[in-house]
Amino acid sequence: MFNRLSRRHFARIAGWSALGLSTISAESAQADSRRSLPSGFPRNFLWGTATSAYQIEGAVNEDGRGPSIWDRFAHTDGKIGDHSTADVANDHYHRYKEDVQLIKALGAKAYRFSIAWPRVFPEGTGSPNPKGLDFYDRLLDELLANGIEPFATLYHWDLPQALQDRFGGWMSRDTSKAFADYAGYVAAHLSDRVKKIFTINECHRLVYSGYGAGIDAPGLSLPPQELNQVMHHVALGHGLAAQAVRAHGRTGTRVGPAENLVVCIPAIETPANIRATEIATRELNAGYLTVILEGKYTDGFLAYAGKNAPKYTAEDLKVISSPIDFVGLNIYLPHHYVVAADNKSGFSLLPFPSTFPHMESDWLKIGPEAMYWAPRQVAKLWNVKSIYITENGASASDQPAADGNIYDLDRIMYLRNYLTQLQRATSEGVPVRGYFLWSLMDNFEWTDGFEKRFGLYRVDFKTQRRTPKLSASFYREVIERNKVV
Ligand code: PNW
Repeated sequence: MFNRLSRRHFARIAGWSALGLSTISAESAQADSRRSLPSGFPRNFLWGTATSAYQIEGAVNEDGRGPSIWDRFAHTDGKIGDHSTADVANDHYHRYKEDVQLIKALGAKAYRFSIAWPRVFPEGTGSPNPKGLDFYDRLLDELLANGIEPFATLYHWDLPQALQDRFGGWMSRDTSKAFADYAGYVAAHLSDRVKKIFTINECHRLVYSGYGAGIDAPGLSLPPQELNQVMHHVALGHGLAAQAVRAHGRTGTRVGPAENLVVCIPAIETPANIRATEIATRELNAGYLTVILEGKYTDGFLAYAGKNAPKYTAEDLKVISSPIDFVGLNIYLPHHYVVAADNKSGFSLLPFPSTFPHMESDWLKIGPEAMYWAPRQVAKLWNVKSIYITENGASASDQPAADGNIYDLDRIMYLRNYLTQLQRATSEGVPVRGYFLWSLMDNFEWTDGFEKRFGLYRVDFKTQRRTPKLSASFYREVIERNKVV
């Protein structure tokens, strides 16, 4: 009954029937129950989609929101490929009800979104802006009314500009402290409805692209010691925020990071290479998951950094490694293929051939095994008992066909292969509890503006019309049958 209703509902709101797929699920589900194929996910596996505030909300000047570093950056000439900004983006601030229906139509039971710090504290610290928090109140109510479990990220890169101006952003531990105050405030006010909270999205990228390479906001290129100090303050911010969420959240509130692990894969699956890959994973994530989960910087990292190592206290390390309830992993690509080596580190990273395949974004190399090895290593290295894949997805050209539909077979190919590897992991007992597909809908893809599309729904940014791509049908099948299809 529910299935039939939701299917009809989907057809109505999202033009599903145009793809002629509205009856496939029931038939194939029946066939499966007869055959009982072995490619299923665990019972209760949580299927979701993900977005972030700055990439979809728009309404940047509404209801007292303060400016963020991304507003400033996007409005600076030459920073965004297509010269766009996210002033309007998906206009989700006004269309969130419609967007919740898009999630529901997929049959997804979870949604990962981020809270815009400058909506809640326009100046970064000081007086909260009640109207800013009200938006998330409304969103949470809407999600719960539709049977969708909310997962909130506290920081997806939209730092209040005021903190950049006052402290140099994450160059100062004042920002780490301000982040904890904001985290505690959000937990106190929203944890009656949102029980799963991620602290920082991708410490690694925000440090290197924002403060090292200067390609993301705030666009700085710091020398190595200062960069390592930023890295340390970000990790500290995570730890302080985890403590604040625990201190101010209701009983049952759970907290953890959402990190883009540097993913290392054994080039060939031999025991020696697998061991070498574990060593590489630990070392190459030294400033992020390793210090968060071990409470120390590795000897390898400290030797490599030398006089450029961050300055820190023993107390800092304790805070950074405060207890967490789960680890979120954003998995997109293989960063390194690894072999065992007779050298000091015990591993060597192989160069990529120029013909290695990638999706539409040049950086998005296709290595489905990343989805198997990353959670397996995190579980093994640090004895993590609960993992969420907080992002996975791909950009594709998404040109509408002659009949107007978007047959994004390349995205489906990517997803099918990554999910097959995820299923390999869960079938071996790797404790992955859920998966959030990036992204629910096309959105502002940072420095690529609107030129790169990651959505299951196509968004026409002139009319704000959302249209399901073929990958939306694919994902709905996966969710309904709880298996790779
Ligand atoms: C993610 N990597 O960034 C972000 O969290 C999203 O906001 C973004 O839209 C999405 O990916 C697509 O780009 C990533 O190199 C940054 O491993 C770096 C990597 C992966 C994802």
